[in-house]
Amino acid sequence: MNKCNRFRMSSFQIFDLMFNQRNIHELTCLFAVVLLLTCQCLADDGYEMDDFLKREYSLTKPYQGLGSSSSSYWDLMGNAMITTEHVRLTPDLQSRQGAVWSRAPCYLRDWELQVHFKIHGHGKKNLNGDGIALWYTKERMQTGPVFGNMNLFTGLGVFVDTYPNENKNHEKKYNPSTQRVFPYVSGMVGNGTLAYEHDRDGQSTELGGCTALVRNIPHDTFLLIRYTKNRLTIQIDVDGKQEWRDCLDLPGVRLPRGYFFGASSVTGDLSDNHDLISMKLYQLTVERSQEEEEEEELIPSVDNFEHLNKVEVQEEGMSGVQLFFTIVFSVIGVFVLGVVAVVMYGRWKENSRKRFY
Ligand SMILES: *[C@@H]1O[C@H](CO)[C@@H](O)[C@H](O)[C@H]1NC(C)=O
Ligand SMILES: [Ca+2]
Repeated sequence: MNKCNRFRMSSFQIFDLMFNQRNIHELTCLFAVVLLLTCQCLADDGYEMDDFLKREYSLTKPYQGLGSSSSSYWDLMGNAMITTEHVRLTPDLQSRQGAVWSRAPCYLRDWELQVHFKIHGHGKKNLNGDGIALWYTKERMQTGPVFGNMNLFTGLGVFVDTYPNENKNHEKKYNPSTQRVFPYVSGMVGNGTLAYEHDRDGQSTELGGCTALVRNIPHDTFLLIRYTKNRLTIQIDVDGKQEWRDCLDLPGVRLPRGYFFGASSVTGDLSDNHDLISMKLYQLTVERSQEEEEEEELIPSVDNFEHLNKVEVQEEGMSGVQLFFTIVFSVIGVFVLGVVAVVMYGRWKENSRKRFY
């Protein structure tokens, strides 16, 4: 909108210029510029683009009336606080929790949420916590142990977890193959009965994730959640390179419509400033068959969820390939030993025979 308003004003000036031109080349050139600006403007406004920003589900500067005004699209909770630069979910102080929740349920089928956030504080590495969670859930405005939100939630949770609880609580069970490096981004789909295990950083219910060094860095950090045709994608842009890096990409994720977007954060003994600069929700347009159009989910679920977890369990033991090679090498080893033994016995026999002559 901003760019287009600017353009609309300047276009009058350009037309003014055009009528005052005598040189045909300059006129052509100006005409081309006007054409280009028009195209750009339309694209930015979304008229020509399939995906466009939905203001009612987006949180952007200036956060006018956020949480207080009845016309605001968002509610504020707990210690969350607004400044001109950001929505601070928690300050860098112990035992705080804050959240923002969208007031309107979202009935879009395909969407993309782009989150611009900043996590920073005085604590040294691993002496900070706990992180930010982003939500698309049936419930809203609750408090509890999952980054300040309730457990047994119904819908999608995406966690930017900056504190490894498991390493601390389960030091003796340290297992390098399942070790995750923090800060760690992960996704989970809850159905109202599935619990997020805080002491294990949600490892047993995670759908996948990645390490993201997001804390106390000078450049901007972004996270993207895309949900289209039952495919959940999480990407991050935290290296200051202005490009998205894949973090999770999973088909068969079934999320009902009419849930609420939100973000929450919590601090405990350890703390950080957890700031949201913006949350921008874009509607995506994708082609669907009639069948797909009529599909309607009632309970959130993930296809083959049990299988996802089994793969993880298998990795902890000996995998099929490992087992195969172990057996092959054992057989070869036994065979070689056998051959060596036979040859040695033969020589020994020959030697002892020679001695009798
Ligand atoms: C929720 O998901 C878990 C794990 O897949 C499953 O065991 C449970 O039955 C589900 N509950 C509901 C209400 O669908
Ligand atoms: Ca944690």
